[in-house]
Amino acid sequence: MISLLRRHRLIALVGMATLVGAACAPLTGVSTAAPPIITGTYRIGPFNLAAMGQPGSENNATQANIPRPAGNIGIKFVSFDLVDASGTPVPRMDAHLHHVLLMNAARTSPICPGETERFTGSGAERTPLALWGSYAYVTNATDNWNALWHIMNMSASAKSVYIQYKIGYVPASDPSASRPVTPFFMDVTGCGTNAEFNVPGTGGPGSVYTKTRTITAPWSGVAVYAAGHLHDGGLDVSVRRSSNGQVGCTSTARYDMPEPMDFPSSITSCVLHDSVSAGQAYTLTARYDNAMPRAGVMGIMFAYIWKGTPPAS
Ligand SMILES: [Cu+2]
Repeated sequence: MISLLRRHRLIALVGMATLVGAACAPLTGVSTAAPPIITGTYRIGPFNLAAMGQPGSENNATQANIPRPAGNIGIKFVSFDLVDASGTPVPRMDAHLHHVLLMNAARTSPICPGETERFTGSGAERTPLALWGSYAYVTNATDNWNALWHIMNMSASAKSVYIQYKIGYVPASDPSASRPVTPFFMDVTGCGTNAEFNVPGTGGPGSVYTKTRTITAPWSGVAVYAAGHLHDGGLDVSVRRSSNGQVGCTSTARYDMPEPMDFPSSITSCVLHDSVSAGQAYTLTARYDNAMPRAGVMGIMFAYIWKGTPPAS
């Protein structure tokens, strides 16, 4: 367990969010130095979208070798937005970021055999990836990045938009990247699907529909960050130890500003330092309002896990 003092220090270090301390790993050896972060802004596009309701109002495609920072780097931060040619964010009700995923073509998933590693992404909620302390997503200079996305024009006029991603990174040799994390793209529909399922909507007012999937940890390590993705009607997505129900992270959907298709406008994330044990089963649960039917929804959680054991404190 992390002592209260250390927990406060960690929260100060991270400067945000909920630290869920149920299966805390010792913080020994975690870098507390301010990382020399370099920020790069990159784009995919432009996408010339026709007005809503017209052919060509959506773009649902993939691209290989998307722009990325040069060199061997440790990524500390990623955020996404839809912007116009001048870099100004497009109002959320005018264009919908349904999803975007970035993949590392040089690696495969730790839990879905043969699937290209998905290392970050976003939907309407635009949850940034934020890795603290010594933890970073390390990618080599020769790794090609691919992307897939689905965006939609929701306005009555044609729009030219870009998918913009901002990356905060350090040289891979920096202490703040000394514990490289592996991204776990966990999906309640399993592997090799399009991630979509339907909520029947037959439960009446206040009822909840749940969809779960069990994922077995392939190796031991420390989970350091997690954040979910849900569609309209989504309540929360959580991961917990199957054996005792101990919660690792619950990502809760918020509807605090209007989004196209009634998508969540934000989702909470979890800053963690929780031990993960090889062979342990973890239950991923997506919960949806079941008062009305919803088609093609998703229940996804990205978790970032360092394969290693911190020295005892
Ligand atoms: Cu989605």
